[in-house]
Amino acid sequence: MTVPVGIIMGSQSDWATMKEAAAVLDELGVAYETRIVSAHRTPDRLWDYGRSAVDRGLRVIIAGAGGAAHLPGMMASKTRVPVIGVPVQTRALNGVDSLYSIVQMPKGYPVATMAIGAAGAANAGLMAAAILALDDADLALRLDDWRAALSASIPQEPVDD
Ligand code: RP5
Repeated sequence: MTVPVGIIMGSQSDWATMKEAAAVLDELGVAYETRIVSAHRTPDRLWDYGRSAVDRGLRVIIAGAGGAAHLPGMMASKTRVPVIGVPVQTRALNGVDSLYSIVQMPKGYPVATMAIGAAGAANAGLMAAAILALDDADLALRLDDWRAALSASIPQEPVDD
């Protein structure tokens, strides 16, 4: 089955973060697949995934990893499918290591890098949806509605907790 979005991550332990991207895509009715693809532990899987991405019909890849987070950049080097990177929060360095590993790509192989952690993963889902909405009018309407609902949920005044 062809799906437009691939959500990949370096480890099972990243899923707690990356499921935020999946949740947003579920809300917006965007189909996706999920895979564990580690740059270090399963490099051949990474290569195969990147090599086949275009032919399989993937249009956006969301790649999350933590620590020495080479997965998003390596995937961007292997396919022209746009890669959105999610730096997973780490215990040792709080995710700054992940962010620095992902964000500072050399010219020629961009990764659209999100914020560290769950917010970054959710935003990756929204970014993927926004890209797909460029030529999907129904999705564009759903995304507009999602954004309007979020805006409407913000109170005018703060209250005591
Ligand atoms: C990275 O190492 C993964 O992306 C994960 O964030 C981190 C730790 O992986 P585990 O040791 O929990 O499998 O490759």
